[in-house]
Amino acid sequence: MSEAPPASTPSSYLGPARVFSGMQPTGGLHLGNYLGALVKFVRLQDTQDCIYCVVDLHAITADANPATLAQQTREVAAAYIAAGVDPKKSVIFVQSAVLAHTELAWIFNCVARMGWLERMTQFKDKAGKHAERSSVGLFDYPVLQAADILAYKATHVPVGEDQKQHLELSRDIAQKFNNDFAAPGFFPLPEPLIQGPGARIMSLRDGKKKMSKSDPSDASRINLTDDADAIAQKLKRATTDPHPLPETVEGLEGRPEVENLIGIYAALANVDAAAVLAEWGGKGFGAFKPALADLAVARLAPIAGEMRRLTADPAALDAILRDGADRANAIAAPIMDDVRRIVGFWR
Ligand code: AQP
Repeated sequence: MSEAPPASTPSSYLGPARVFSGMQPTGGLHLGNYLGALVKFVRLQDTQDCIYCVVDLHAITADANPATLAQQTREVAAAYIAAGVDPKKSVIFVQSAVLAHTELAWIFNCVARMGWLERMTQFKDKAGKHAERSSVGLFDYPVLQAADILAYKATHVPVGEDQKQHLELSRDIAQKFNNDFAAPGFFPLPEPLIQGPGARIMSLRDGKKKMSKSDPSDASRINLTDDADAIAQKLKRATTDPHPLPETVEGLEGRPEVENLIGIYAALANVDAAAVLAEWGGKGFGAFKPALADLAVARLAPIAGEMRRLTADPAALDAILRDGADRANAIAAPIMDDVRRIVGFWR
């Protein structure tokens, strides 16, 4: 079998549209997770069949932390619901509660090629100089991600821009499975849904690094649970430069930290960067940053409050997650039956 990804052909998949996405319980969610993905989760559920997962199997690929994993898993589920994902409209569940993910990941391990995975930039970023000491799971992460999506034959995946390359790999895996097992159109070629002003929110300390849960500096990110004071302080200290805000979008060039703050403002106010600059161009950060903090607090404070309420009742949250796992299992089970038959396993 060749190492090159299969030529991208239009999908002949004829099944229904379905949305799938997930987030890792590797720490509290931040503004990048919220603007890059979570707001899309909420918007899509009104028109689409949506499945949202807390991907705890992914969370153990870096540092396993058994003492906090279950609690962080509940916190991510609470963040989904607090941000507006409705468990009656959408399926919300925990990845490890549905075994289809790991079974399909193994089959996809035998479809994906080493060369495809070696090109994944997220592995290179996360493994750094010590790739040989990384877990095999971290290397294999995008294969499990393909299984997450395709166990439900999901056609659309709302994610931030950092996940674009992984989604391309999911499409390559789906296409190669369909080709190798002579099952044209069996799996859809999932489309990433990336567009939007919050697709790439950067660190508050370094405009060239994305805002991340795993950044050792808490000052680099706004957590969904930060209070008004913490948000105002972090934005006040956010790296900028001594010049006033530019009048036009072109004036943001070479000023990544400024571009990031404008992008955050635009995403929170639901306008584009040009509209923000039309209002703020020529003014200083001394006025802009408190206005941005007010916008962020207005949006995040109700979410933080609702998260506190939800996490105070873990039994109620667990009931939602168990119901979600049952519904997810019911969707994945017939798909996995077909996969086993197509692969030729003994039955
Ligand atoms: N900075 C960001 N801007 C926009 N979207 C982002 N996402 C993550 N960071 C940003 C999107 O959030 C979703 C969930 O991501 P994840 O839990 O899989 O974690 P991640 O992409 O690896 O990034 P994190 O949150 O910073 O976690 P760590 O530090 O553990 O890697 C995805 O849709 C992602 O695109």
